[in-house]
Amino acid sequence: MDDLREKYISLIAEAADEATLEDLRVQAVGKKGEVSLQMRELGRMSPEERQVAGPALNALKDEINSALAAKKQALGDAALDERLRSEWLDVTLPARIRRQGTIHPVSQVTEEVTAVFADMGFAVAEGPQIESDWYNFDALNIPGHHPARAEMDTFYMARAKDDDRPPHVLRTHTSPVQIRSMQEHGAPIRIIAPGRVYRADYDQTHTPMFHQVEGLAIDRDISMANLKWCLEEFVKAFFEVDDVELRFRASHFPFTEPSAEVDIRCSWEGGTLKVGEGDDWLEILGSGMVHPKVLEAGKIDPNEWQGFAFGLGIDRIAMLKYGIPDLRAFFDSDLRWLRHYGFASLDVPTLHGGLSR
Ligand code: 2NL
Repeated sequence: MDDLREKYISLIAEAADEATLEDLRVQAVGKKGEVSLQMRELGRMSPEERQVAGPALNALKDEINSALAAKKQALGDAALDERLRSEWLDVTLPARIRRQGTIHPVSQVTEEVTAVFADMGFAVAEGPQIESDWYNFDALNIPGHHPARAEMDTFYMARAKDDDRPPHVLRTHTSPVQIRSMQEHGAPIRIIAPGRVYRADYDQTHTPMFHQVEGLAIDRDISMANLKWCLEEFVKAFFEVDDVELRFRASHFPFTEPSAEVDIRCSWEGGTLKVGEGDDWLEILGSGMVHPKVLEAGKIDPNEWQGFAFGLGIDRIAMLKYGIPDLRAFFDSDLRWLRHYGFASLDVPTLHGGLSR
């Protein structure tokens, strides 16, 4: 019995894990374990011998069982100590300040343009990107045979085979938003319509999806003079310069009469754009007085109301303002590009706080 005690007490003390302990338990005090086998011998002993050996074997069994329990507890404590040592966390460390996402230049410039026109009392209007051909073309005085429909490289939506109504289109400009706004709110009205537009065109300077802001101001006596002032204020605020000269060139759009393309004075010295100085001219937008037929399509009486409209490409002025060389990189979703040209997400452009910090 002393041999058994010594053997198992030392084996239990050396056990490295719970599986070894379980093996030892089976070997020592399991049904066919060494202690149990000894207990079976009790039957063959004399009553005197049994009175000594019985309690002694029971005591040995208890001793082994408590040694097993104590060792199991010790192994568990050691494992916990080890986890506490390796899995510590210093909650007093400062948070990591790595910048995760950035604001895309197109979003930034949309916000900047919106801030400038909002300050002049223009509201933002939005509308569907899939339009009927009436809203995209007819309402804008672009009839079915008009070359502008072909020029605009329109994406047409599919129709069912037996449906011969004209197909819907991906809007080629945000003008339909303004037609819808005129129909809904009537005159007077002062809105800008920023958003995605689509034309089937892809090269160095064109992507099939791009962004546009159009503006519309209708009242009883709005003239080209008001248009010129608004655009001057816009260019100065947007390019963050004190003064700039605008040049109106006669042009033609079906939806305005008269129509003008607008250039701003600039220089390209050293390859970087400077707005407001120099001898070069940069075309930045198209504009004009809203055509009476377009007012009519918007359910506004052209004998009572008139106004101006303009349209400019956001992607292009974003490239100009922030010196971005390649248009197609705008839509590659390249993280390195976005981290380089993107903007901090909490710096909202405002006129008092600065547009482009
Ligand atoms: C350009 C030309 C322009 C408009 C857009 C417009 C909208 C309505 C009525 C009349 Cl609802 N006009 N929009 C007017 C003139 C020019 O855009 O070259 N954009 C980049």
